[in-house]
Amino acid sequence: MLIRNHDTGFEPPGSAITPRSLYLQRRAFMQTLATGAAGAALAGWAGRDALAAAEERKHLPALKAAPSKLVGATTIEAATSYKDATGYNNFYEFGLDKEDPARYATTLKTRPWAVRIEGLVQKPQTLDIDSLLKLAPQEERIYRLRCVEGWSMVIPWIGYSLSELLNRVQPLGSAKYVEFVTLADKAQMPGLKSSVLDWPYTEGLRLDEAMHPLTLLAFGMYGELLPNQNGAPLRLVVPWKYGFKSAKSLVAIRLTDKEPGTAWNKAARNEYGFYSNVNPDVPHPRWSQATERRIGEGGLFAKRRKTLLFNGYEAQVGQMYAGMDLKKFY
Ligand SMILES: Nc1nc2c(c(=O)[nH]1)N[C@H]1C(S)=C(S)[C@@H](COP(=O)(O)O)O[C@H]1N2
Ligand SMILES: [Mo]
Repeated sequence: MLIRNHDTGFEPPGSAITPRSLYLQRRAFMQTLATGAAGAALAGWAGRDALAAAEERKHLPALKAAPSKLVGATTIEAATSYKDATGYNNFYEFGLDKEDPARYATTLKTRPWAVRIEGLVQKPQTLDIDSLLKLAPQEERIYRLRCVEGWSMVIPWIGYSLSELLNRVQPLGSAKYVEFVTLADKAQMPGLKSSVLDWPYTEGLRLDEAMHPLTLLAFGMYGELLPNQNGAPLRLVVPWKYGFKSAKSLVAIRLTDKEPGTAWNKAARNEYGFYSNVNPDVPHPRWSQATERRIGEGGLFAKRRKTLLFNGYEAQVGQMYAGMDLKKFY
């Protein structure tokens, strides 16, 4: 299929591996031509040869992992290409465009790195990334990731269940929620100049959601350590919730007795609730959530896929929401 547009992930993974002059030149070229399907097709075709040499994958250190034995942790769908998964990202600390994280997160310093596990736990502690990497056996899990914007990917993550870590710090009986705090460093993150979100980017889960075996603390993907743009050196992945719940570049995990605020809920209370479970029957106030576009699949005329309740993980997680009005607790 020749016709590909910006949204199908034709964009290269950014200037990290593309000479900047070529990247800017191609961008300008596409802007003048991409005014309709014909223009977009021509721009896509023209950009292809010029960029072929730049599409060499930049390898990161390998991360050893065994395949997960957890039911539901592996989809049978084909994984999204590495190029798309690392070139089409949301990481607002590095800018708002999908190409920005790949371009600007190259400067993120992921070592030394420490994570505080604090709040309502028996054994609060600060662990460095090397001890976190070894805390439990690393597993590969191929999860669907569904962004609230209406697209999805299939990504082979590497990590272990967050419960492995939480069990070691021993939550107190009074702990009911977990708050996730991510890095906010103006010196490294140009996106913090923007006030779209109240930095640091924070997220939250109910304690049972955080303890659910599918909730992954991820350190790698595609057999390697996480690329910076995907949330190095460690991030959360909660596969049955919209992508924004999966906070990147964590620096603190805090157990609380009250529902924590979240960055997106503070930014638009009526659009992004605390739960944010993937649900085709609960539209976002400004658009439907009934279908999704799989990144990398076809072009302008590719068929959208039907979005599944809990992103297809209903059998594993549905019970946690029994009796809850999912329209009210969106
Ligand atoms: N710290 C931080 N984490 C974040 C975001 C962000 O802007 N900042 N964006 C979220 C959104 S909206 C999505 S869809 C996923 C995207 O993850 P990916 O780029 O690895 O596919 O990361 C989530 N985690
Ligand atoms: Mo998202």
